[in-house]
Amino acid sequence: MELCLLEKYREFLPVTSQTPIITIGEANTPLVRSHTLEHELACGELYFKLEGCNPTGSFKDRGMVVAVAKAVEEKNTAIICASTGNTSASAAAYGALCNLKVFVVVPKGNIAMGKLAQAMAYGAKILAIDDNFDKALEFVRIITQKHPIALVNSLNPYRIEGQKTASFEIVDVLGAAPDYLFIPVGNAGNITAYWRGFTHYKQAGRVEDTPMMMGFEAEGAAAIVKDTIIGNPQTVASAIRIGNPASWIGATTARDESGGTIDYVSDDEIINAYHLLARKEGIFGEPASAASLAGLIKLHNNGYDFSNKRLVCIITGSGLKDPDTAINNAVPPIELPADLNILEKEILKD
Ligand code: AN7
Repeated sequence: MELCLLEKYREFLPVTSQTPIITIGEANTPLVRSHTLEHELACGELYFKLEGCNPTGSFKDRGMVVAVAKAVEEKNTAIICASTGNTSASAAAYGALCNLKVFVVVPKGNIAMGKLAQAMAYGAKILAIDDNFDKALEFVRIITQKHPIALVNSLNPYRIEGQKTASFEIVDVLGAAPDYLFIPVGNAGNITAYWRGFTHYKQAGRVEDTPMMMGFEAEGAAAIVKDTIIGNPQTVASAIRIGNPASWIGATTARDESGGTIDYVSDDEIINAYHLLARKEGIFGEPASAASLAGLIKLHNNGYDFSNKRLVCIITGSGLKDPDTAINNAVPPIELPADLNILEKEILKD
């Protein structure tokens, strides 16, 4: 049997003899070679890391399995997070697995339907506040200081520890670090985690080089790029609609130490990349996920030369999370009477 995340990378994780080894099949996600965009964007080699293949459909499961295992080890009976959706789905799943009470605080009306459905299905208590993610995070920080409820946002260091395993997998599969790693940036925990993963692997002698970290915020939520807190962040990519990233310094450290960049992409660029990924590669990522590819396209169009380079784009979550964005940005189904001739005519038009 395949080792689970807590077993496979145990030496790099805060796993003790007291830590429950829990799993619902997280990690070990596919790293697939680009079929078409690699050529169109003149890259040496382009790969997509499909984090939507995790059990709740996003990368959050890597960190959540560690955070929840440690919460159980530390005798907590309840966990809480603020979330734009994916963290809440993951917390709800691992909380259910471990029979914990799960509270999730989300921005009302701004979480994708699939994510809300997941948290509901797993039985979490969902509190939808009339404000944004940043306010929700501010509230849960205060609540966890007052009450014995474990915070499982990425402020919880175990989350970052778990998420760094994605870097290990990339190196283990490629046999080396890529030259560039493209990644969406919201609360900035993931870019922080990937950078930690690459540097820890290098320190352990498992890899010689580290990639340049290329992070992309949404233009309407580009706090780090603009170097200012965004009070009312806006973007179609609701997962990264975050105006005051908690791991801000982790992100700028990753950028500066790796010689990379943090830039932003517009909603149009995100939706364009979202469609290209689905229609040219057969990969249905959620809109926030497409920020990594949108960033690569932006740099390519600005004259960056990636020929002879090896690139990895992180596709952080499944497109099924957000059916509304899929439906609102595509041609609707053609409705027909149940008539063979009409159906045949419609098919032969193309
Ligand atoms: C698909 O679920 O913040 O920069 O509360 O769901 O580590 O925040 C999600 C973020 C990218 C950004 N892609 O990662 C949450 C949440 C997807 C995401 C990000 C998120 P971070």
